[in-house]
Amino acid sequence: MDLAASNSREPTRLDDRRAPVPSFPGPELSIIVPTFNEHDNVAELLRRLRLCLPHGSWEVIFVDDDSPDGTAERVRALAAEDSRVRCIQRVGRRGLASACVEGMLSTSAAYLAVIDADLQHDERLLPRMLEALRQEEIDIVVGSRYAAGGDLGDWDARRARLSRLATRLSRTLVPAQLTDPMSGFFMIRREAFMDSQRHLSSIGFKILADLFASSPRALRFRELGYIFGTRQAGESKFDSASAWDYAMLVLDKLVGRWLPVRFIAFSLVGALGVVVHFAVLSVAFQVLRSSFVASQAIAIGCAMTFNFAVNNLLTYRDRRLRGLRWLRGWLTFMLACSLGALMNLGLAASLYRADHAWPLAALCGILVGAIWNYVATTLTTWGRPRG
Ligand SMILES: Nc1nc2c(ncn2[C@@H]2O[C@H](COP(=O)(O)OP(=O)(O)O)[C@@H](O)[C@H]2O)c(=O)[nH]1
Ligand SMILES: [Mg+2]
Repeated sequence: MDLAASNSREPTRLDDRRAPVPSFPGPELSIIVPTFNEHDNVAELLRRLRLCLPHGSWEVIFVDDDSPDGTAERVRALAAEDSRVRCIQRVGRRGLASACVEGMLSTSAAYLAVIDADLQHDERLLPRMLEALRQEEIDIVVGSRYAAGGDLGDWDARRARLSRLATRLSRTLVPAQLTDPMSGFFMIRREAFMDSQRHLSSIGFKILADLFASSPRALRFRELGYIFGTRQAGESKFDSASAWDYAMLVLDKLVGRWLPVRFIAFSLVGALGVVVHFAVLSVAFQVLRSSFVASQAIAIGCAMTFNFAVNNLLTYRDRRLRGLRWLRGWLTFMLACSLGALMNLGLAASLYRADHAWPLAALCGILVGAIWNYVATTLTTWGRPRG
């Protein structure tokens, strides 16, 4: 009876399976555009993409870090009229490289291009990049400002010098023949990206150097020269902290396997905090003639605040706290680090009592305190945003 009952239901399910599967294949090419405050550029970029890619199956994915100028809204308005346009809006996050990675992970396209929103990259290269990947046995085509036909455009001398310096620094990470490892304009084969993506550092501005350094096998590449254009609207987000990000990227590629690069940055800032501590202490104690205990307390407060502010600016740049959240962050940082100081003291005191040498006791205390401070503040002060 039971068998009969189940048999009687079977045909329906089979029928379901036989129903024709609708065929809406995904695009062949996905163009990833990281955006931050590019409200006035996105429509023009889309217009130019339509012009240079009149045929073929492509999509454009804008990855916006919740720009205050309403870029994401603008992109969604464009998407409402053209289903090839998509928007990923990341809230409480910053970072060009990580935005590109998330965009690339969100698509099934065989070829993935990355291009800036500000019209500085020559989008007319895209069809040639696509053709090269289709025809040749290469993994990636890079738009280069230094290859034949390329130029920096109207970059000022300082920026050009910085770029050349960064290029030289990156030689440890990328093949020597790559003329423009700092380029933000390229197209990569999906498999090559997928092979690298779990090893990427995704720090800062330089996703291309990261891709080359993270690939388990040497990427086969080709370069196409292009002239770097002038920004049309909005302004550059490249600032002096981008140099710090870049140093962190290089460091992460060199030692990140053994030690989290954020912890190294956190410890470097902590070491600077000691300098601040002694400076404040000397002024309060020797110049202003406060009592030692009061001077030491003021120095602790200043050093902790300094550490919090600098870590917020650099170490946790991608999760930077502002306004009221800065204050809340400062409070949790002070609390967490006070506990860290207690642990430091407790461990050092007990090691010292157990007849260990005082420098060793102090060092163990500092190490445990630093690890606690790092883990506790990563989870609380700079933890995931809560609305
Ligand atoms: N999603 C995202 N995009 C960013 C961020 N910083 C810059 N961008 C975008 O990355 C591209 C290059 O940035 P830009 O400021 O023009 O750098 P420059 O060309 O080196 O001066 C532009 O499309 C920016 O809008 C960021 O933190 N998040
Ligand atoms: Mg730009």
